[in-house]
Amino acid sequence: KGISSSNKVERKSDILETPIVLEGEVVKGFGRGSKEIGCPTANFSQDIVENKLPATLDAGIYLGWAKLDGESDRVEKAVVSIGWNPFYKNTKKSVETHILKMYDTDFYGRWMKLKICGYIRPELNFDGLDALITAIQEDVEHAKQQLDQSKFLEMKEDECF
Ligand code: ADP
Ligand code: RBF
Ligand code: MG
Repeated sequence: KGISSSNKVERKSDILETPIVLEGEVVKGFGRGSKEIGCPTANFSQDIVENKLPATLDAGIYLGWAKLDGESDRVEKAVVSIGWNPFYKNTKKSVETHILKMYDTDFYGRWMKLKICGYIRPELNFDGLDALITAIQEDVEHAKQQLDQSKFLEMKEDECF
């Protein structure tokens, strides 16, 4: 069955040979409220998921850099969940980005650029919501640390931003 809170989740920070750059409008997601699980995720449209994301990229949890359009916005650390969310058994693939920065307001409708740089782990099923929340918190902490490695910091300096 699913992973419980006492199971250890293995994490990597495998750099992608070919980083993947996606951009598009931030749209409404499942409305399931990842805010309730403490981790809001900015969703890309189905068009981007189906037509822009390389089909060869495995589902899983990734780390990278994200930037919203706008003068005062900078390139920020990000974690990205790609796939079908086995815990929720989604029927549609999604690409959801949590930016490691606090925002005062929502930013639906704004343009976001995302560079996916490293692979952390596969999508997993969990015994309960608590175990999923714990795993997500640990992913965020993991990404925050790993992105400070020079190999990832260098990838932040990209003309795409
Ligand atoms: P939805 O199911 O509509 O994607 P979420 O609960 O995942 O709803 O919340 C996502 C929204 O929260 C984003 O579209 C964005 O407007 C807002 N938001 C606020 N802070 C962040 C953040 N740090 N990272 C991502 N989205 C954020
Ligand atoms: N959903 C899963 O079903 N399994 C996972 O292993 C999983 N890991 C995630 C890791 C991160 C860092 C984030 C941001 C999301 C993850 N999700 C996972 C997706 C989560 O279920 C989703 O964001 C919410 O259901 C809101 O759509
Ligand atoms: Mg979301």
